[in-house]
Amino acid sequence: MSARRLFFGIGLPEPLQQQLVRWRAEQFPEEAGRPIAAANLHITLAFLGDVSDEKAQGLQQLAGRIQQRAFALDLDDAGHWPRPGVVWLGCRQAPRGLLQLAEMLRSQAARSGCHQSPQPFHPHITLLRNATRPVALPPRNFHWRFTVDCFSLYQSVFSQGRTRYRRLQSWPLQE
Ligand code: 2AM
Repeated sequence: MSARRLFFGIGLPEPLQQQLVRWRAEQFPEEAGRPIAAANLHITLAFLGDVSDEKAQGLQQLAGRIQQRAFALDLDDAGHWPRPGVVWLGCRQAPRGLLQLAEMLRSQAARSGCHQSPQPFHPHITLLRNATRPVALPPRNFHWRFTVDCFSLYQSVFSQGRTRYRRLQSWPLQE
């Protein structure tokens, strides 16, 4: 049986992806870590792991029943997790809508047998990987805001030495 590596997440508007990539290049030296491609910048809501087509269909149906209002997201925080080697961008105060959406998707995933990390959900955009050595973080004087009006199911595709996140389906949030 085939299985695909899937996750629910939030994509970023393309102009914001470009702004973040430019800012990252100004703020971090090359040796800080491996930069994530602009098109791959996202926030994971629920990581599903390797999922059969049948299970994915069930999860897609459940996702389609979620009633959730759109919300604004402020990117005004950054951090470094040395153990996974991740430098990230996030929010000082995660909006309630984001936490509710993630909670819903994560509990649907757990009930469908997709193991969910016991660690508390910390919404973030991974900017750099392989960042295992100390990194100087930029002063917290940055702030980007965008409206989250949909969420998506992504497939993580690894080919020719690269990972790409392919959007399989999106669901709108309410106005
Ligand atoms: P990361 O960026 O913090 O590594 C696709 O791999 C997405 O799913 C990434 O955003 C990644 O988070 C997240 N992810 C990968 N493995 C995961 C796991 N075991 N638990 C939670 N999230 C995971």
